[in-house]
Amino acid sequence: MDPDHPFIAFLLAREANGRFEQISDRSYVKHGFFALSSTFCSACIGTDGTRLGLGCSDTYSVGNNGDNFWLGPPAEIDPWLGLWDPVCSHFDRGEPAVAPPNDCNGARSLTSSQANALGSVGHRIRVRDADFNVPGAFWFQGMYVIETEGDRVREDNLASRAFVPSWTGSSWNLVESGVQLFGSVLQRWAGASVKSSTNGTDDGRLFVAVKVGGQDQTNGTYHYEYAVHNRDNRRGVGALRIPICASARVMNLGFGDIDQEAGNDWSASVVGNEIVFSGPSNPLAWNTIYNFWFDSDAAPVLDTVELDQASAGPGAAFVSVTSSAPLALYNVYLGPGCDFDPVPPTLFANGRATLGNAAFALYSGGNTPFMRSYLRFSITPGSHVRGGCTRYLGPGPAFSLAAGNNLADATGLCGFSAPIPSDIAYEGLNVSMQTLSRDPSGGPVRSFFDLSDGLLVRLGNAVPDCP
Ligand SMILES: [Ca+2]
Ligand SMILES: [Ca+2]
Ligand SMILES: [Ca+2]
Ligand SMILES: [Ca+2]
Repeated sequence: MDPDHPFIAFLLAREANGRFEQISDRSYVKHGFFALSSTFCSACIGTDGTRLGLGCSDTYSVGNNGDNFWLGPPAEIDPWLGLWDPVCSHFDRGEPAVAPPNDCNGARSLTSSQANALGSVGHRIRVRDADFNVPGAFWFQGMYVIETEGDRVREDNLASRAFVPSWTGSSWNLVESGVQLFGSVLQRWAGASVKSSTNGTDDGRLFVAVKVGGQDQTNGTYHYEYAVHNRDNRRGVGALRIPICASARVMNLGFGDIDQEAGNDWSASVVGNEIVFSGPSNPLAWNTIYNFWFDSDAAPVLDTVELDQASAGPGAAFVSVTSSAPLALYNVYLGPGCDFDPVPPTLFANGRATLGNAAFALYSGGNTPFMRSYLRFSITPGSHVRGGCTRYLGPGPAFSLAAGNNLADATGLCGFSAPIPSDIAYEGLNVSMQTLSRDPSGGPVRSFFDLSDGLLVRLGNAVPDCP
């Protein structure tokens, strides 16, 4: 078997409900075996099929690319160097494997009848019906892996196109539409920022797409959504590390791979000033997209995330890619409020308390609709517990904001205008805040009041992004 040929890998992706994910399983790889000398691009100087002639096109049918006589496992390919060793390969072994020594003699043992016995879907990419049965936008991507081609000229080796799946009653019809776009399919994610990097000249390119939602209007958090595409990185990715302010909150950490097994899902935790997603036994292999998400009260800042290489090999231990990370925490959660109901009222700010910010405001969600709340604050940090409830107000006088006495709306949201004076005396001031909100069904404070979460507002123009 001649190893000197291109390899073609496939992938289907979908954007739905704010997430851009791969919906196909890991693609087997089509081994190219003959270059046509067609003239779909231009006039063509034909060849005998062992190489692609100048100006020639080489397009062929879906059935050809899906013929499992030519489909081999992706793990046998070095996607960065475009190399494949035929000896002891899938084609050498056959399926089921032939007896030694013919399973490892460098001569093809996978016969046409063996390939046919794999059935019409054997080794083709698979998509669950349920993944088409979701309203969303769909794309397919194809990619060529070619030996000796450098990174700078690889962007046109992969391309994507949109399609619409429709169920005919007995099968799915995928109707393609729109223009072909070169490069990672992640570029199709509307509103996302896509950046990439290689492991120097030692290993292949990793794309990180990120989209951060607007501030949640009930608790002030931001939703962070990442999709990571391994184009041709041979060592794979075993961990994603995202920097975060150490005192930021992180909730609803989530991960998505391309199988239905929960047992191999990556773990997610906050370690110091990093969010660490880790799954060394289920690495992000080439031609695969994994998803990562969480909510945080820290706002997004342009920074770098680190992708740890899963297996040993030449090059650095990790690849850094520019992305967004929760690194702006000007209003710090101090702790939970107090309520007879399961969730106490929240407290958050609508931005940064810079000097002269007349639009600065505090909001409390989860209150009893149409009931009154009182915003209290203290310029002395500290807390104390009374009656089983924590007050996040330091010793000394607690003040009520001039505009801090308002009614919640029908959704339980209560707003407090808090314009920041343009006065240098406020620079660097830390103000703790908490609301007292009326609940006619009863509350832990003075029989009819709940306490909101505590919030520390860091005033000024010169305060660092993280406390
Ligand atoms: Ca053989
Ligand atoms: Ca190219
Ligand atoms: Ca899994
Ligand atoms: Ca209550």
